[in-house]
Amino acid sequence: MKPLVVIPTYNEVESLAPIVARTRAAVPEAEILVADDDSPDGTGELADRLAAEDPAIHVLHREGKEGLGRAYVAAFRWAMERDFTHVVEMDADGSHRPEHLPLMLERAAMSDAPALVIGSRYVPGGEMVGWPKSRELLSRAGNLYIRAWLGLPVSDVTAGFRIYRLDFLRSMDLDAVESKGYFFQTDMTAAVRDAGGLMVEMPISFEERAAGESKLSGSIFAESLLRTTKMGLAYRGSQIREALSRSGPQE
Ligand SMILES: Nc1nc2c(ncn2[C@@H]2O[C@H](COP(=O)(O)OP(=O)(O)OP(=O)(O)O)[C@@H](O)[C@H]2O)c(=O)[nH]1
Ligand SMILES: [Mg+2]
Repeated sequence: MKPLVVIPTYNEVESLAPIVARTRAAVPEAEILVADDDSPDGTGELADRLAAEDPAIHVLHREGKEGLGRAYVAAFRWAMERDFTHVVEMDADGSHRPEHLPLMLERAAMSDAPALVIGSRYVPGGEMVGWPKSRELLSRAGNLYIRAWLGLPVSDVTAGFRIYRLDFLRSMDLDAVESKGYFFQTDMTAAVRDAGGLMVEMPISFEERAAGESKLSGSIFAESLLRTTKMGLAYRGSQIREALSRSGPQE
């Protein structure tokens, strides 16, 4: 197993060094790729300095803020050009504890070879630390809405703490995953399900960001709602068409 931990960043200058140090300590066998969208606060330059001190740290500089989904797809392609076996998605802000990674990676390496291991807030044993109840409720409601529309067999569809098996990603058409922003996680979950990949969830303790500012906005939320409904209508429509064509000859 040769994992690459991808940390996407936009203005994370306060968070980056601590999260990188914790990741190196928790999973010394893993390499790290910081995917920075030309953060105005100097996160990219900081990443360069960290990379200069440690050959296991790499930086992917992107030209501007294109959204989380685009940064991840570029990072997946970067990994595919090298000999990694798994890619980890992990936020820079400390919400995803790198200390969970040894167990998650162990699960990813098991012989049933999951396409996707999700660090989940909503399976038994999972928890959210420091989140206002209102935001937790919103997140839970969003997850329920998405799962109901898309029929996805996971509890935490929008989770951003994930491990993908790289060979499985290679077999997928990543160009077809359109979403740029946070909906990317839902999009990818549906794409893995559609491609027949095994998805497993492991409980995590999710923590409120320690420093810096959230990039979550009303428009991102609205995009998510709209896309879920559109995708859900298409998904349910195709199910109905399938059922009709099955029952067709008997008419
Ligand atoms: N490269 C890149 N990274 C991004 C972009 N938007 C967000 N990120 C990173 O994606 C991760 C998740 O973003 P957050 O702002 O923490 O989003 P969140 O976890 O939903 O919200 P908070 O934790 O409340 O801030 C962080 O590491 C961000 O720096 C982007 O457009 N490009
Ligand atoms: Mg966060």
